[in-house]
Amino acid sequence: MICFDEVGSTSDAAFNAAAHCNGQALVVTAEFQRAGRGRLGRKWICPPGAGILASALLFDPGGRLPHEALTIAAGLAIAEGIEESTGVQAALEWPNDLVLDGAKLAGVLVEVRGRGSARHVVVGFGINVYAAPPARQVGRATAFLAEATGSQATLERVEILRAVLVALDRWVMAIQAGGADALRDRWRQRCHMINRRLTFDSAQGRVTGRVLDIDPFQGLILLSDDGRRLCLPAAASSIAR
Ligand code: BT5
Repeated sequence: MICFDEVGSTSDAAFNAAAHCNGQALVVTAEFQRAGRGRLGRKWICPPGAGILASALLFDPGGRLPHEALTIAAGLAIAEGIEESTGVQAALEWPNDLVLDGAKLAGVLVEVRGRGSARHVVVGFGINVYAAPPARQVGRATAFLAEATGSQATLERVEILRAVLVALDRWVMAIQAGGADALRDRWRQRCHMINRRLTFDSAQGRVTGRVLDIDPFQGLILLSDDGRRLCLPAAASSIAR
């Protein structure tokens, strides 16, 4: 593990360290990020010391960790780790958000660089623990764990991070072993989007329809209002806001 007081982005630090890791996994954390990023050019904003900012570097020379499945697995691992360490039950919002009553508690950013024996995957995540930026600053309602538990005193970030990493490790091994069914089932239990009519921005433009399923390897399966069965990949899709 490398722990920074301040860094640009923990995910950049993880990629930069890859050359020195000799194939060993690495976790980078920071108390503050100057340039924390979300997906599709968006920002992740967290006041100093208020949350968990972490990036796990995974080596994947065999290409057995697809972006799609890792995004799903990381969200689930965060939800499970939070529940185990704090008792808070967060819902999963496809593709990469954790929410409490619709307010965003945590987000995942999976990035892949290099190929072949130099294929590096970084799973970055931010979790709001003691505070969250206000909605007016980030453009949507936010949540944080201390608000949900009613107390800061019982929340130890290191315990939450440990529980998340243990769960992530388990799901990464499950993906490598081809065990996607359990991943799909657990995801669906924590996701309230199935069978709802929702609108998404995707590479195919804006589409509205009924969510049929979440497939860990393909993406979200949508029956569009005009009767098409669409598959939206996580990397390029978001709920329209
Ligand atoms: C995400 O992107 O949710 C992925 C966030 C990943 C952040 C981690 S922190 C450690 C690692 N290092 C990095 O540089 N990044 C990763 P996306 O789905 O694009 O959501 C971004 C949107 O979430 C923003 O446009 C805001 O609307 C909102 N947002 C930003 N900061 C937030 C916060 N602290 N809490 C809740 N919502 C936030």
